[in-house]
Amino acid sequence: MHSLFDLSGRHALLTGASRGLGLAMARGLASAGAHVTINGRDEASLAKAVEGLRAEGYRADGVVCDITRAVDVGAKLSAIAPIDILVNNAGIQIRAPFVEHSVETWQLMFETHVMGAVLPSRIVIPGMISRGGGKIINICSLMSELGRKTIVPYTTMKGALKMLTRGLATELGQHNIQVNGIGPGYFATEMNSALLNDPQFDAFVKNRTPAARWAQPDELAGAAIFLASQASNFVNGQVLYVDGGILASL
Ligand code: GCO
Repeated sequence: MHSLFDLSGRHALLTGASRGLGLAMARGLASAGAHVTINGRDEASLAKAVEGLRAEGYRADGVVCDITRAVDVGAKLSAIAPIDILVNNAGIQIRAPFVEHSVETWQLMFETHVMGAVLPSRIVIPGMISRGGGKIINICSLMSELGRKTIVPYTTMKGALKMLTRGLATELGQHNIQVNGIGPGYFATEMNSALLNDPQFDAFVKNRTPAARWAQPDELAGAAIFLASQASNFVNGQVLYVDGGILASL
């Protein structure tokens, strides 16, 4: 591992990382030398994910907490400090026409995507400041830039995450804390299983994506390693889109 990308001696916390993109990024950061702590709400699936990472020879542990509950987050994340790298990944997707989304859905999406990034950040940032630096990576989305029918709540929250990234970058840069985002394109994950199994949507993604395919979760690891490492020490407030070229094309 080139020293610029070496994460040895760093402790990374990834939220919503029992599966999918979060777990793939955790594996990537661990492969670069980081001690990874993955968060999830379900103890059994989290334990299985930790076991898998350890079986691959990585230093990994888990913290069970609902990142939408401030008291839970405060208690659990304070206990695992210090955190050098925070990946705010937790997210959910609910698809329906705007007029059918309930107020409760809007509240759940806000609590999960936005407060689910704000609460962990509030806990880890003071320590990063006192130690002279750190890395925060917010998992945004293509939908931080574009809309798509049936996912207006998700799109709204992913747009908010892009601006949270820019706001925190502006405020924390003076403390040598770099805050950036990663914007995945269409990845073959459990959250997208309904889309993957829809022949029409599958064809849409392959036609709309210059790479002409879905991405695999492990293809997000490189961007996470870059933004978690000293290779990105002068990169701040950016969203790195890992989208096979969708945003570059019409
Ligand atoms: C959808 C998908 C997308 C992607 C991803 C793109 O319903 O269109 O869930 O939101 O998963 O977020 O960046």
